[in-house]
Amino acid sequence: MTDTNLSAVLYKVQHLRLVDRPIPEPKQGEVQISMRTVGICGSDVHYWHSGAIGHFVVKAPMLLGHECAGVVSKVGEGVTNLKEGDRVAIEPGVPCRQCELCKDGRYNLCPDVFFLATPPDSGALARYHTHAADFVFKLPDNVSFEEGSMIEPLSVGLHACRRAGVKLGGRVMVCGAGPIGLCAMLCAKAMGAAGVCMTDIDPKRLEFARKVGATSTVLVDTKDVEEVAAKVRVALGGAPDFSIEASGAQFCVELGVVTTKTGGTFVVVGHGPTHVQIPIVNTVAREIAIKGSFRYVNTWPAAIAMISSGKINVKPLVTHRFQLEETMDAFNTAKSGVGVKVMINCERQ
Ligand code: 572
Ligand code: ZN
Repeated sequence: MTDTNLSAVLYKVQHLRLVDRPIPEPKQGEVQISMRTVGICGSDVHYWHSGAIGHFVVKAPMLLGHECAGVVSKVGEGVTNLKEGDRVAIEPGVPCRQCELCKDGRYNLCPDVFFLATPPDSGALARYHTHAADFVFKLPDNVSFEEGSMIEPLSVGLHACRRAGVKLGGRVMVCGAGPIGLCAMLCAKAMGAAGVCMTDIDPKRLEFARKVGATSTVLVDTKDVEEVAAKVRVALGGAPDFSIEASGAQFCVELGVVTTKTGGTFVVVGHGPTHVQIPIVNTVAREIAIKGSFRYVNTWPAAIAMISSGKINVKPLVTHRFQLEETMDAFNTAKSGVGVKVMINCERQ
């Protein structure tokens, strides 16, 4: 039977509809993927509900979804790394491969990147999607499609830990116990951190964080940064060598600077307000290195290997599951903030 391409199309703000679209054919260097799982990211919810993130504004109909795994269903001309039937995970950002940053190996910073579900670029929440074959990675048999989808948020966490330079025996603070913070915590532990302390304003999220591996947690229940910093130092047995901000909160930017060990590194992943205040004298006088971390670069092979070898377990992070036909329920669940990762199964039942 010929399949149809049921797709979750965002027409404009708050107008998300399931519609049948033509099945895309792979062009030269591309593969067609029969999608199996797509995780919902905070940005998908944001584009759906608010229509924009910063100056990225939904202006034309676009598909959502950029955390994806599936099966190669067709191979375009010139593709040699994949074949029909391969189980794969998709890296959603395809850079130009030509610019200085791409050539320098920092392709996550390419100004001409195509990135799934970031306007004007369409996403992959559909039965079928075509993608550049060099940004599609084979999954070992023991890695599930859901784990394949989780490689995307795991990659954000891995890149942040690489930017921080997390080392064996290091103490790490991660602010924000959402999917990205949890993935950063899992990576920090796998990279040899002696302790990872997570902070959040929600005690339930902290309880979940401890369940999946955080060695300690600190509830942010005060506006006093010094008070929280002191609790984190006690929890870790000393100031963190590395801090990762994954909450987007102004408070945590200040917390990161104040709490990090003198001479340590503070990496900011979370996107909050466009401008935040930092205690600059503290930063300068204690040589705190503040670094940005943008998406990821060259993370899929390592993330796949870490999941396949059992060194990182992302399975518990998937808390809710829906079929593609139930996309609206899935988005409402993600928006409600319950659980951690909402996963959509795109395979026709
Ligand atoms: O999984 C990658 C990812 N990156 C996000 C958000 C959600 N998921 N970013 C935050 C927003 N920026 S952006 O540059 N932008 C809207 C394109 O402000 C990208 C990274
Ligand atoms: Zn995302």
